Amino acid sequence: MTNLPADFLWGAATAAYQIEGAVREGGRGASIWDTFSHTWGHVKGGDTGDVACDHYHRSREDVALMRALGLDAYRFSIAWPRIQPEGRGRANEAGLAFYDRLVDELLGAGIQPWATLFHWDLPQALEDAGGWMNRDTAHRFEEYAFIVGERLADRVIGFMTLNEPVIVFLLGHIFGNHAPGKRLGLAGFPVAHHQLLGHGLAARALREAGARRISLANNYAPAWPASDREADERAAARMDAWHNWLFTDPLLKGEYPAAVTELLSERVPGALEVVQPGDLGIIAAPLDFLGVNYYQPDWVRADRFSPFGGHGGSVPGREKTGFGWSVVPEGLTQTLTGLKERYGDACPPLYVTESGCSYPDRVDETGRVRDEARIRYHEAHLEAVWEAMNQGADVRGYFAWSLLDNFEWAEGYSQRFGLVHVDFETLTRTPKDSYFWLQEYLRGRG
Ligand code: PNW
Repeated sequence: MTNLPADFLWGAATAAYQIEGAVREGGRGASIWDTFSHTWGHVKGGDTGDVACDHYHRSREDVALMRALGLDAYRFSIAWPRIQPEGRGRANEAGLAFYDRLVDELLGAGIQPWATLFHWDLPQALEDAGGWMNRDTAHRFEEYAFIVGERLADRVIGFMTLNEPVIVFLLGHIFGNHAPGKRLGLAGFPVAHHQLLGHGLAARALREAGARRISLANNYAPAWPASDREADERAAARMDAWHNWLFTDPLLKGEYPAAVTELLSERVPGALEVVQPGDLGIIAAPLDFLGVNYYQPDWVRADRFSPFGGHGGSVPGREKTGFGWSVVPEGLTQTLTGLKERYGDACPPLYVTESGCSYPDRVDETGRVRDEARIRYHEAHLEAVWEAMNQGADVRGYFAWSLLDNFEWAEGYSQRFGLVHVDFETLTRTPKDSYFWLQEYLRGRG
């Protein structure tokens, strides 16, 4: 880790709905996560993002924490329903002003702002019109991106259009455990295509508005067959295509993977008609970097009831985080080198835009939050990045997920990913041992 180059970018990441709270302030409209979390049975403990970390009112304190930590960069997301409460039309000035001020506070603290335009909080009004199943949502996203670009492109260093479109597709529209909670099976394919089209249109709009570095962040999970049985190997190859290449092939090669188009033509005749002439050209416009979010490999077992012929789980025999996810740093090396192998010179520079783990609190008598497991996690994953660089991957930075403990989607507040502990009763922030560990490392860089 100490061998990482001096200009390697160190950051931490968050997302609007997970930290901001203040869901009815500043003219914000409702998002699909407000609706979903307020519907009984969707989120553990009935938790919602209504207050979350109250970051909307505490951004100064949070930026001060980042400055003291010594971060180079902060990845946050912009809540679309704060900018366009109904998902279309004129911008809401109070919403823009909030992010405008946040960006200036970051720059004033010497921290690069990196902004994601869509981290899952789709305006409810757009969902009511069909959400990502409706092609029009891609055009609405373009309009929103232009508004944000006009206001912030002069100061935001890196823009990401979408966060993890593959998780929006799989968990939001196939399996239904995330908002909007749809269970569409493979008939949900338009959700993938319209997000990609939305990305392409938004990237173009951002560029027109003066943005310099544009990409998106996706989730990657190497697919490991659970056994050497042929059925598991076949299922793993298929999961690999749907999880890892469904979005990245169109972006970097201008085409959908054959494994995807073959399964679709077999199961959902006509599904590919949503791909209109010209779409792939818009989608495949060059990216300035690629954001890689990594948590764990998919341990794939054949399962004839799954739309993909298999399902993924955590890797047996490995240390587990509080979430039950397996700790497999070499899966990150494999992901980064795998992108280089698959796309060659078409692979842009990589940033790890999320990596992290949740563990239950361990607070000692003196009030310190002891999280040596998290320190070990980040150390091991940074070693894995270094290893990938030695094998030829061009990796430029690492954003820890997350700066703060926050609203962990369907798990509510039960999973804590932060470098900083948040007491959700008092909203007090307490830096954990992992925060002090990173602080010391960043100071030592000179
Ligand atoms: C990502 N999976 O979500 C998101 O970008 C973050 O907002 C989130 O807090 C973080 O990872 C931790 O979960 C994921 O089931 C959700 O494979 C689910 C999966 C992966 C990533």
